[in-house]
Amino acid sequence: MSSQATTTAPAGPPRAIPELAENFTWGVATSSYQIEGATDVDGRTPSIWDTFCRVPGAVVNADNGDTACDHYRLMPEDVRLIADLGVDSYRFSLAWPRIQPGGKGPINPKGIAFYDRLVDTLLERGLTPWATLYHWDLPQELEDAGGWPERDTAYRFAEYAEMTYEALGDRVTNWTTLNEPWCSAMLGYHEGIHAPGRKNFGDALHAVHHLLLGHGLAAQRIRAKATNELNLGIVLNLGHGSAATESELDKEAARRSDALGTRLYLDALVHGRYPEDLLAELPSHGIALPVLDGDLETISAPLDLLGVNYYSSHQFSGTDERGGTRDADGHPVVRPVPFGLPRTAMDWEIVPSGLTKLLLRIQRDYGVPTVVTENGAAFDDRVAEDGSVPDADRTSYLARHLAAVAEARAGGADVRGYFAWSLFDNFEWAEGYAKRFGIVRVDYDSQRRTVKDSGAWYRDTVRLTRGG
Ligand code: IFM
Repeated sequence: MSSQATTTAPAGPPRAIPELAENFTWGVATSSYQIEGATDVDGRTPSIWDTFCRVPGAVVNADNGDTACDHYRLMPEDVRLIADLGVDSYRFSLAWPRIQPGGKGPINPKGIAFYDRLVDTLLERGLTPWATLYHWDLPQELEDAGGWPERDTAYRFAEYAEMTYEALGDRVTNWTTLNEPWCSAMLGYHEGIHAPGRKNFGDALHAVHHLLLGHGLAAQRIRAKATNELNLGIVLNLGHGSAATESELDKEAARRSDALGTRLYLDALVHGRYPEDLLAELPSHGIALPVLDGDLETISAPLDLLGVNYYSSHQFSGTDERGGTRDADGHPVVRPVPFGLPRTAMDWEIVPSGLTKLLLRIQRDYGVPTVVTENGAAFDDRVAEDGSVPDADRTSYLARHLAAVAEARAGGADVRGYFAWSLFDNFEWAEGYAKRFGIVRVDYDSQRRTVKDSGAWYRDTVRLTRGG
């Protein structure tokens, strides 16, 4: 993938964003495997990512999460840094193989103790914890037993969710079950570029159903235990899809992409059904979803919130570059066509207007309150001689996407918060440490943290918006 300098206009100095002043949570986000390190301490067992990182060629530079940002050790200082950014909230994920090593059996006291300390430290500093139960670090033993394509993994997840909620639910009120099940299923079981690295479309679709079932079962068990306030949801990675032209073929391609990337999840979670148009096409792939009676009721229990992770949007064509309409397997072509916009270092086009359209569409079609649980960008940062990181491109990205959220809110979307991805530069999965998303730079040799210009801009924007 090539990266390309942006030509985006600079953000300008921080200013208040009046549309985001009231009833709006400002935060920063991370996930366990991407920052914690300490993968072999206090009883933690390997996750699928520990295994995948050892597969030759799977991760850029053969990087792994063994040390990452050393957050397991540096947590108290890191929480101080978050508080200094002036945000309300910190979104983090819990490592299943730390809390329930091997994915079964009793809670691991030393594993849960880390999150216990994290939660207490956040609360002491006036920060609201937002806990995600699963951000991709499946215990390896569960993958060995079949992983997410197996129904039993959903039951295992519900058990882990309940024991974790029992330990922290007295102090944590904001919970999301899964982060980006599309990535777990499609990148992990279909494309094979994320752990566990399998390549089977049928397995991926079975994984989707069992991830959603796991969400529903976990939500049931958490709600049954909850005695105090609870704000419970799930986090999806979404974009706004459109047809590249007005042609019927392109419209069909956009519909297909929407079915597989958005409606497969949201129709099930909110309306309790899988999209008819997708179901009609699955037999041509030799696939049937493994849905049992009652599953969709479990999956579609009301959500308190929907977490939306937004990075880019796409338009689609139904023809390939040579005008063909079928791919090598005889299936209809669904080809993303660039808008010709500036890109981040991930080679993702920068499309802030897609975030406004997406949030308004969720409001219209699904009517659930949303929180932007991730938004941010990787760029090839430069460290100045004075040690500062003048990342104007990232500041511009954040400013334009915050303006997009403000526009959606002004247009009637019930958006209740925004979390910058990411607090830190961290382990960017198959890209290893080569891609930096942080508003805080991490020097991986010294573990020194430096607030980038974008981090200072974000801090000042929060303060000014709050009237500070
Ligand atoms: O780093 C990831 C994160 O783990 C999940 N959402 C997308 C981010 C950027 O790729």
